[in-house]
Amino acid sequence: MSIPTSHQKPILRNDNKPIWCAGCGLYLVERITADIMRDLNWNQSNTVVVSGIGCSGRASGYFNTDAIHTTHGRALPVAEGIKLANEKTNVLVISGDGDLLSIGGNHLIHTARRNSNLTVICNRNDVYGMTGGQLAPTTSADEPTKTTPHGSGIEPLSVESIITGYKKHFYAKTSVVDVKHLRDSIFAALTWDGFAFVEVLSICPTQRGSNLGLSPAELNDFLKKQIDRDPDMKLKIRYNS
Ligand SMILES: Cc1ncc(C[n+]2csc(CCOP(=O)(O)OP(=O)(O)O)c2C)c(N)n1
Ligand code: SF4
Repeated sequence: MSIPTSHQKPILRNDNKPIWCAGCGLYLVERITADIMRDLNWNQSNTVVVSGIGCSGRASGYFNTDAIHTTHGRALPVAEGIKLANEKTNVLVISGDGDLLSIGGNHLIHTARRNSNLTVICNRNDVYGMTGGQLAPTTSADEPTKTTPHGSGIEPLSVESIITGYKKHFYAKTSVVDVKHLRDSIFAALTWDGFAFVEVLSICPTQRGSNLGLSPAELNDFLKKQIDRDPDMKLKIRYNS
């Protein structure tokens, strides 16, 4: 591990206070990512953080690196372009499940297919947080949302099957309710040579909590139980097949 030299700024900006609600899972995702970046000496001279639109899409603006807040769903083509222009640059994408898997879903399939040497951290909170609690592509079929108050009846998209369908890629399913696993997953992804995707099961206490009628603490417990009971939610770190 290299120790940052004194002229380097902290990885997270202290002049731009996050807009996120108290208890949002994004704080933990960002903090842990920043700590690992510092340990790996990813900094303002060698790193670009890219995100799309949404609460998760705000993440890029809080890093003391070069950063691009793209239009909705377009983080991946922008990130891939940066990597193509300078392969030595570390390129990290942080965005939401709506941004990366709905409007940006087609980009995800093909950026992954090309095995672009990027790390993607997807903050999966199973809801559109920023716009008021609408259905996300990851929302369970029977879960109420603002746009589907009786559930959608539609099976959620499995990003795991998409990414693990490509044999060479790194994939982790991790969660804000297991900090060690989250740290190990993000570390492994940032040091992976090739396309690395981290699906972080996260919490949106404001919108998802309101949809489910759960307090922030209850939402945390709800997610822990989902991870324990549902085989599709099982945490894992998979280097390749
Ligand atoms: C082209 C376009 N369509 C729709 C929107 C409205 N919009 C803003 S954020 C968002 C959803 C973001 O969802 P997600 O990625 O899950 O982010 P979260 O806020 O939950 O972190 C939408 C539909 C937009 N900004 N641009
Ligand atoms: S609305 Fe949800 S996702 Fe957005 S900042 Fe608040 S808690 Fe986080």
